Amino acid sequence: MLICRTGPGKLAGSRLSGKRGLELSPRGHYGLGMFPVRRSVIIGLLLLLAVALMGGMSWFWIRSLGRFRNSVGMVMVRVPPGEFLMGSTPEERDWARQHGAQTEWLRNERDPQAVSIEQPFWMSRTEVTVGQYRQFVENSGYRTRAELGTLPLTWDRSIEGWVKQENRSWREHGFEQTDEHPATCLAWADAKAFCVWLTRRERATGRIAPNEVYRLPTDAEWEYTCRGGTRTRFAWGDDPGVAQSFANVLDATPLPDGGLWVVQYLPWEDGFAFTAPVGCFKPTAHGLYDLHGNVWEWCENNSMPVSTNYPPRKILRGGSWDNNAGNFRCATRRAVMLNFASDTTGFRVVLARGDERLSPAVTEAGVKR
Ligand SMILES: [Ca+2]
Ligand SMILES: [Ca+2]
Repeated sequence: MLICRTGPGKLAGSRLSGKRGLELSPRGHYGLGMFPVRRSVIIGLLLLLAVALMGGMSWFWIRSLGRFRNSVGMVMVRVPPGEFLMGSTPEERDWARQHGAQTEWLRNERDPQAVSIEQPFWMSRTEVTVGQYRQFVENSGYRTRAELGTLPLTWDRSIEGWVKQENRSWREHGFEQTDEHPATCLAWADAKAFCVWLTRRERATGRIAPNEVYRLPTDAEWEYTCRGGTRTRFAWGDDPGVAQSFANVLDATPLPDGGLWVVQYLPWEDGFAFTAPVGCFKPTAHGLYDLHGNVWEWCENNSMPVSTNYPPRKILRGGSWDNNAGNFRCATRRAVMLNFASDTTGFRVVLARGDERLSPAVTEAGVKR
């Protein structure tokens, strides 16, 4: 059984420490070891630091550390640019088919292609949580597609399957969810609406630059970050058994009523029959959590073609708590319709240079311009 952190970890802070500290010399200087420093210089530096911390510049200074916490409590991690091979080999797809992958989803995978990520970007360390999504809804009055009547697919124990049920949304999933769990039952537009709101909120307070935007990760950015320089099936290698340390997936953890899944599940107990609070498992490259498993994650665009795009489809990545090994690989691409939502789908955000683009889907969803 894992010992789960109940929320995102704390930023590694910087503070003055040490046994010696500042010492006043007989000549009116403060000494830092063997180097004397004039009192006026120390006071000047402290004043400058205070001004910077009170002003918008502080956020850019903090970001120079490679990570920062934004206004809704997300830790954003810098991902450097680079190149990688996107996609899977035919051999990997054969392996995936033998390990529970759905043929329909495998059709969306392409043979490896060199892809270049030209610009650095920031990615949220975890999936967006219920508590973070709640801040958005309470501030904006936004109503999700599920709340407007497009029912999400949610699991129904009575029939051992997923059905469209009323009164299910990010507020009520049908299983226990705290503010630290990932928000689910969200359509693509619901995820984009959160990004638009967060961009405007942080631009208004000077936390981000006018040419920066919160959005969903592109299909390519997601796989690039998940792989973290690897070419294996998973971020940790090729062995699906290691997933029990890195990912909340379909396993032998008993259901709340003591029963087990009727479908094939992986032979270990990760402690979570449904979603897990974000950040419970080990991080992968770049210090990011739950890219594999927990909830599927919406992507901004389709970087490669999908098997069918009529009606228009968007990509989900990473698999979820109800998936076997063939479906939570780095290369897994599930293409679904824009209105799709279920208790297995959520998202994480990216902060990058770019324009704010309000797509028709977002406008229809009720985001105020
Ligand atoms: Ca699990
Ligand atoms: Ca995930």
